[in-house]
Amino acid sequence: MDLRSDTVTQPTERMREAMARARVGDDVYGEDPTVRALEELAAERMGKEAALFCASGTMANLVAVLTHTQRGDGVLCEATAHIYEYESQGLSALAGAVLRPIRGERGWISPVALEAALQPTGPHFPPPRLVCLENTHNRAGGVAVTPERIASTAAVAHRAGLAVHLDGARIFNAAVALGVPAKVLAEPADSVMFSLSKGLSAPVGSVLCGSRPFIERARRWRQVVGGGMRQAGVLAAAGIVALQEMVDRLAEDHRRAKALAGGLSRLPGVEVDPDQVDTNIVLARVEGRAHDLVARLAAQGVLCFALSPQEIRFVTHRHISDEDVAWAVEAFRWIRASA
Ligand code: TLP
Repeated sequence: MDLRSDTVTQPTERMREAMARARVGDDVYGEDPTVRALEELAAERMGKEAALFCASGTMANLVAVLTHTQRGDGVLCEATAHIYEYESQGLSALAGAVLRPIRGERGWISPVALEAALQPTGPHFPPPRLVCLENTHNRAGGVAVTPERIASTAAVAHRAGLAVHLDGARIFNAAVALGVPAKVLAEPADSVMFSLSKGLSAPVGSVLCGSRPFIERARRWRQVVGGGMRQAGVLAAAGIVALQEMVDRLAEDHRRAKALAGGLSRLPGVEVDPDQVDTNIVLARVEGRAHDLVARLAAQGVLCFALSPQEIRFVTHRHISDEDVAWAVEAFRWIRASA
């Protein structure tokens, strides 16, 4: 059982059928009808004017930053944001962005923290241009950040003349957990990207959404980074199925993540609070070396991920059943007992 990530999900039968049947064309010339249909649907779901199909979430974030900023501009983000910790600093290496991490509260940058980070100003500092938010917040443990919290931070950014980009790789997990449409979470952001290839089970792709002029400029930057994908409709077809059929079931993944956290919380030497599990990610603090535990769990057929020497991440998704959750807890119990 693979609890390393929801990125391991396989396309559904209906996705495979849609991929086989997809009408395609050269998307670099804007001639792929299936990519266009996905982009329209994505824009509508995010409440934005337009959208751009990208090869990955990392590419969509990079294209967003290239479009919003110029080399040397300041980009503020939460200190454990995916763009800061897990995108190989591509925003600095390729977009010339100067990333400024801000310590958050469960992945959220408070208005007070943002205001403080915007001082001082002047020629000695990179001009702040963009704030990047993340929802759900991956490293904080799949935290679903509320619309009020996002709006309060975005208001400070906008008042200071900064744009706001939302890394919504798992925005539908947040939307389902909070019981609001995804577009409500995206509303305060000038641009938002979400992934089709995580819990929604599509094989490939993320979509960047924003105003029509923003997406026109982003389209050129996507080309610059080699993201023009020609007959990409075969991939977009799966993305359409993902948006139409795979969102509501995310609630099952969330229920199982809570159950997993509940089971783990009763084991000695494991610290996890089921009440802090909002969506499909469970972070467990463990006694002993996380990497060793992960290796021993793998030997029992349970794959998971050591985030640090003391932390293990488990992610539930479509291929994880109630029985799998029970077995993962038992395997952990057995390993702890035999340590
Ligand atoms: N996250 C992956 C990998 O980093 C490990 C995961 O398994 O969680 N933003 C967020 C919040 C993400 O979680 C990810 C992927 C991305 C962006 C990047 O998306 P991809 O993998 O499509 O480039």
